[in-house]
Amino acid sequence: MEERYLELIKILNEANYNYHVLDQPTITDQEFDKYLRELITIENEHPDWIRDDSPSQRIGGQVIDEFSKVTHEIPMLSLSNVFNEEEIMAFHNRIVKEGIHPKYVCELKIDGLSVSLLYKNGKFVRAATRGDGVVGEDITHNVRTIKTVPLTLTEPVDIEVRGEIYMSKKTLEEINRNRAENHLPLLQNPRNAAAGSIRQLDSKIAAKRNLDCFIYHLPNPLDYGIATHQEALDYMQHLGFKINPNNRLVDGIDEVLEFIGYHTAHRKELPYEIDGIVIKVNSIREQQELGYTVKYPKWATAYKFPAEEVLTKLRDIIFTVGRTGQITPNAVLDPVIVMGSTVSRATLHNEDFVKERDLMIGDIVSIRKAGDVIPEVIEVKKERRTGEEQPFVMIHECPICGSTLQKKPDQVDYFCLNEKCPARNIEGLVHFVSRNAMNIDGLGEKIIEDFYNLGYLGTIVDIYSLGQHREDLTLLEGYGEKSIDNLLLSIEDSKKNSLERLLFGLGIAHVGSKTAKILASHYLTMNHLMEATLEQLKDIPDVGPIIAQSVVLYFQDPDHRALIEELKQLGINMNYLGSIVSQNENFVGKTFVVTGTLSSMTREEAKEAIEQMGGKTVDSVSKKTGVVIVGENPGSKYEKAQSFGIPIWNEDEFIEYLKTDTN
Ligand code: 3BD
Repeated sequence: MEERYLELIKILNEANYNYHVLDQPTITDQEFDKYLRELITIENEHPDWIRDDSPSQRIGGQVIDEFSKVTHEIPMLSLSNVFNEEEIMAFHNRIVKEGIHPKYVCELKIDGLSVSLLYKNGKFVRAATRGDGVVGEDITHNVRTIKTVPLTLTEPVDIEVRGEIYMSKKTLEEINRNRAENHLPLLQNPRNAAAGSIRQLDSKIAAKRNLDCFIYHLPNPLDYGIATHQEALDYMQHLGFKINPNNRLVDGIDEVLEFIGYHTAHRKELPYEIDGIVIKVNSIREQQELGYTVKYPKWATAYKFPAEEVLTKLRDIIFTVGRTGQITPNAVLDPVIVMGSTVSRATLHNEDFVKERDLMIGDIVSIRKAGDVIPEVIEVKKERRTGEEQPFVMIHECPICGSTLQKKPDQVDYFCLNEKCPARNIEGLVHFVSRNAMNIDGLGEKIIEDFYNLGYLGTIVDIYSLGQHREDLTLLEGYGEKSIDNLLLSIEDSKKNSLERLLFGLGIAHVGSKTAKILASHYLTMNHLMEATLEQLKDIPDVGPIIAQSVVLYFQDPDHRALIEELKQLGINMNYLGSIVSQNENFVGKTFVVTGTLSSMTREEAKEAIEQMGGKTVDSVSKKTGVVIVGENPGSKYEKAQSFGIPIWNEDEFIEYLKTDTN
């Protein structure tokens, strides 16, 4: 009987694959139902036999309490965007400049939601959203209901693949027809529809949404002896994944443009929405030579189709003051839905932008929004003018503090130069507490404005004396004791931040978070950096003369030196914490893999500790791995390490080695 059960799983999974992935049914629906009923009868009699890869598990029914977090062992990257032929050529030329003349693979860019699928020993074990690229959410229960996601692969491999979950045009229309009948708001686009379905706690709902999934990426191709992206696609197809058939291996950029031309013309005929074309260097070796920027691979980009344009009325133009005093005109619009979200504001950049377009208040304008990009005003429909429109007038005084605005010769932007301008100070505070700066939770823009107006906050130094006003703050309307205490804790915590966060938070012109890190890791302490000369700064790789000049100017200002001194007195850390690499011989020059759950730290913390000791960490075990550190429930990496005879440390041993200072 158990044999029959296993046989049924095999028959049904194969039939499912032939039907949904290959689109070539091998048995009739009636036969499929008959086998499925037989399987479910057996499962009812023997619930302990039920296997994760049983087709009955796709029906849904599992309900979870909340989404648990998943850390991607290899981060899920973003893609750079290009919008026209010129930018495509620039992408290509940057590659050619490296001496590479690549073959490219062109793929359709499916408009959906990216997903990571994990298999152990050929069995589906986990699906996760992209999240911020590092930490996503576990959506296994919902992804199991997607019929084109194999539960068992054709080979018993350990593998992670990535792809796009999407909803077909037909399904979206059906759902919306149904929602219209029930007077429910319609799903705006397939991406939101897919995301909404995947974010259900009850997998029955996701199961009903009839989602689908194309796989397009193998993060670790070399582990499988794969040398090109095309081979990776073939291999993943062989394992049972659904690969989009409309990809093409091309030689040279002309053929890329041809592919784009063809699919721009024919996208409406596809049964699913695409929002562009992804262009990838085929050779994995060339991919590795090209490498990555902080966010993107340099070996791939996404060409985005021109965005949808919508008409609306320009109600007013208002001005905002940035942290640096820069004045920006903003369009106040009659709210319209563009690409699935409501737009009521759009930046107008500067006076010239408005004048070039000859915008008048009351005009009908066309608005464009490309993907996640900020909405833009494209042009005015002059033929729709009624004569009631009012001219645009540039302001010459700061809308907040009233001081006279300045414009440098041959520049387009006006600036409020008043260092005490409330708008500038508030934006400065917002920047200081922001995520990549001091990362203080619980101090949003609205709260900063409130505290500023009430006199509790003026400069960043005041953030660190907010504790003195604890009683007053808890009495304010809308701020409970708990939220104030959490805020104060978060402020206290921020004192321990590594130097680069403080540097970025200070808002020195041209010092972004990446430059801040370069400076901090080079000088290690604030004192060293403050004494750096223009020449020294310019010599640092990736620090140009403009940045160098700006840093020197900033620290020449006695007010800024006084500010740093005050922050120091308040106990704010002024040292770079990432670089104190002690040369621990147990770690230096070795490659480590951390697997399983550690009890005293997260895997990320373990990796950081290893790197601080001079070791390197990687995600998968190969013959070259030096040591594998294993926690609870280690899985296949542990077995692989044993089979290769690689030294294995348990958590206690690891901590012992960390403590042994061999300096
Ligand atoms: C698709 C990254 C690389 C592996 C990075 C080259 C950014 C969404 O059909 N290839 C595709 C598609 C998306 C891709 C890559 N190939 N990355 C790809 C992709 N055929 N849609 N994406 N993603 C997926 C993203 N998502 C949300 C927020 C930021 N980035």
